[in-house]
Amino acid sequence: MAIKRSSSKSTPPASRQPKKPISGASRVAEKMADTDSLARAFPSNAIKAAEYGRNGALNPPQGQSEEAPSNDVSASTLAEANSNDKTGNPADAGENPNNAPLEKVRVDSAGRALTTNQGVAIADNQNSLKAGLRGPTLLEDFILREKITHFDHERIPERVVHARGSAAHGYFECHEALTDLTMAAPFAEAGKRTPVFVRFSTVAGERGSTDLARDVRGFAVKLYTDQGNWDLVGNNMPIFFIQDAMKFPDLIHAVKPEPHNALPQAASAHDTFWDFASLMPEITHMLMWVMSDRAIPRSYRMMQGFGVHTFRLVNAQGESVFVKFHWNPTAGTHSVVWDEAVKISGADSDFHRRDLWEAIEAGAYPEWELGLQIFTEQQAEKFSFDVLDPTKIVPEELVPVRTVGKMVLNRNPDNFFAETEQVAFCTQHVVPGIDFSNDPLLQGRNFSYHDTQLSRLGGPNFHQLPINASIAQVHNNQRDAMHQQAIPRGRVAYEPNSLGGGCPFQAGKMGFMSFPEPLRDDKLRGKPEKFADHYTQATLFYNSQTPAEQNHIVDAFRFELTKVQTPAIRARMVAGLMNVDNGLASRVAQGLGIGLPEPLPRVLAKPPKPEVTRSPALSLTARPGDGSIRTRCVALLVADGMDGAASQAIHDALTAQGAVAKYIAHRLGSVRPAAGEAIEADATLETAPPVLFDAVVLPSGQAAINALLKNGAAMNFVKEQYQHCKPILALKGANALLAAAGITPRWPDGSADPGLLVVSGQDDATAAKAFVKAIAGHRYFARQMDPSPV
Ligand code: HDE
Repeated sequence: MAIKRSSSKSTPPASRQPKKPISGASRVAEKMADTDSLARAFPSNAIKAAEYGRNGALNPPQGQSEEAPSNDVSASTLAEANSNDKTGNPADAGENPNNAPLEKVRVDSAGRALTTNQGVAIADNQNSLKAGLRGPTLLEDFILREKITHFDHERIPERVVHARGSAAHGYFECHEALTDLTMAAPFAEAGKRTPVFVRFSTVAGERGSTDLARDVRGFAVKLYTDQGNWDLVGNNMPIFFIQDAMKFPDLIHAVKPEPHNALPQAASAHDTFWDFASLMPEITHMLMWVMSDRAIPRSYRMMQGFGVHTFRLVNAQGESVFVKFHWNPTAGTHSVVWDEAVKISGADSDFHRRDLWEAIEAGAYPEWELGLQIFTEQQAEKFSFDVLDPTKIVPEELVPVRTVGKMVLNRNPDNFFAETEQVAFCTQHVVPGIDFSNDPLLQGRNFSYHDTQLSRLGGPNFHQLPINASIAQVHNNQRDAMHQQAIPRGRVAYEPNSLGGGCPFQAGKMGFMSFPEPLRDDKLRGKPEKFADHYTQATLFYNSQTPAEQNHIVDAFRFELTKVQTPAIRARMVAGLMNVDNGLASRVAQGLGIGLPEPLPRVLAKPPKPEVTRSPALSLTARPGDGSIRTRCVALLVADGMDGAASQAIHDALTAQGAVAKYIAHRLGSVRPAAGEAIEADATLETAPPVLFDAVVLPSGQAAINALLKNGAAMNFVKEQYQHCKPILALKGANALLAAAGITPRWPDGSADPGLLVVSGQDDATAAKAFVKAIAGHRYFARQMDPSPV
């Protein structure tokens, strides 16, 4: 019998057509006889012998299955044909309707009255039931009790890490068939689309914490493949803090709010984190990444994603290669600056959540290319680092990234809780064609994710929650447990069986088979020697950054360690940085007002010579994006007496490019230009502070400029846009605002600042064109000085 893989709505076989009820006794006898005849088709367990020996392990046979002589044999009850509005008809052969699209659970209440959870219409949703209008509320009020009880239990435990997150639906599309490398369903043929649900998150903060914390971002992709769910649970940085799952609880306890006073929220800038970090030299490479601009992305849409660990691809011939997964955003990789991140947290702590939601609502669907780094075990053995060590990257110069498909997020969820909160990602959710490496962190994760869902989602049936259900059919003999949603038909809940015609049967080689990696070693606790090189790749990362990015890393270390209260921890951390780069260590030490300590002792006195000492791909500037300014937010400052036509021309030009342009005024209402129609303010200086915008346009018109010059909030707007290195367009005459803010249109080295456009002679169209280009350039870091004169 062929294996049924997907839902088919075809007519069930004749034997499965509901039988007409016949008289009880003869029907029971007939069922017993049919059952016996089915059982006779299984004289023994035909595949038992294959359980033993290597050949059987490599070639698991498909289980025996036989069609039952009658539908009654596999039924739970002979009465199943007595259908009604609730029971409906008997199950179609081989069908699990829970694996149908989400529309089967999507609820719409249009035209419907309020009811209780039992479907009883509620007459009055305003008042509880009382003994008299002024009397006590009665215990009898089951409507009130149901409502309040449900409310009391609305919360489920938040994720122990990655509690704060946002998600969207979309698809992955494969550019070319990768069947030579893997039998994984998403790569089966060019153009094949696989539905995805992607959740982005921060790690340390609680569910209501700010989006702009300095932190790693989670980048978890659930691919609903036709072979079952594959979860690629990655981050926006390609490495991790620790090398062994054993240390994960320690890491998280160190970074989370300190246990005595629950301080600070969503921040690593406190003693326990840096105490731990400075005692764990393998963390150093990851510290470079989390102190870099990668930890404060401009948007989820503008960051890379990585599978982090080395995984395996396995093809239908059983051949395997190693692989690293990369998601590269079409919009490019962009970040905010730290001062901005701090202020965004106050102005709009949902900044990333809102950005993702609004972009998708506006039809600007975020997109990533999937890149694979593919290498063999033999290649890996020659690398100067161990590919099983999750604190190491495989530099792109060593193994290039091959683009194999794209992911598009084009649908927001209907309901945050039901989808984004209840989605359960598990690293062990893989499909045939994808397999694990022996990375000890990955191995530990493969235990942890399922385990955590048990308490978070209340039991082992979390896979039945609509957002978690696969689109591939689910059939097995697991039973019962909290919140069981399915009603399995029949009396058979074990395998092998003959009473259920052998079904569901073992899939054999059609099913998931682990790659038979040869292993022969001692059982012990420890790490390979190569894992002991803690600094080479940290130095590689630092050396691969632009000077501005290096400055930001220095500033981030200074900020974090200044917040540390224990001087010995600060000194120990700087001692660790001495092994990365002397310049970095001394600049951080300077910021902390301490002398340079002795470097921390190195575990590996002579690390192997690295293959590369600079990797340009590690800089955020390596991916400027496609040049589009779609969804970039631009503020146009407006005031009475402005040149309305000039601002409007820029507004129109920006909108035509897909940017979100907003008129920002002192107060809501109409602004009266010197000539022409009134302009309606979209927001005020108070509610839409500068950190929420990617660029600003300063108006022309003397009266407006004079008004803005006298407005502290407006002047602050101009200054902050400049400090945060954003593009500024000063329309004719508005250079007075720049001058009053202490801004000169030149960089400290005397050259022209390409992010600062001052209109003098040229027309508005030329100015708009130049401004669009400047916005696509994102930030102009050469402006930054320490301390900032503006
Ligand atoms: Fe996780 N991690 N993790 N992690 N992780 C969780 O699972 C864990 C690690 C990552 O949007 C938890 O469902 C261990 C690396 C993401 O729902 C938990 C170890 C990477 C998400 C867990 C790691 C990640 C999680 C908490 C070390 C990048 C959010 C709630 C052995 C490759 C998924 C949950 C979502 C979530 C454990 C290390 C990424 C407790 C034990 C490395 C993106 O199971």
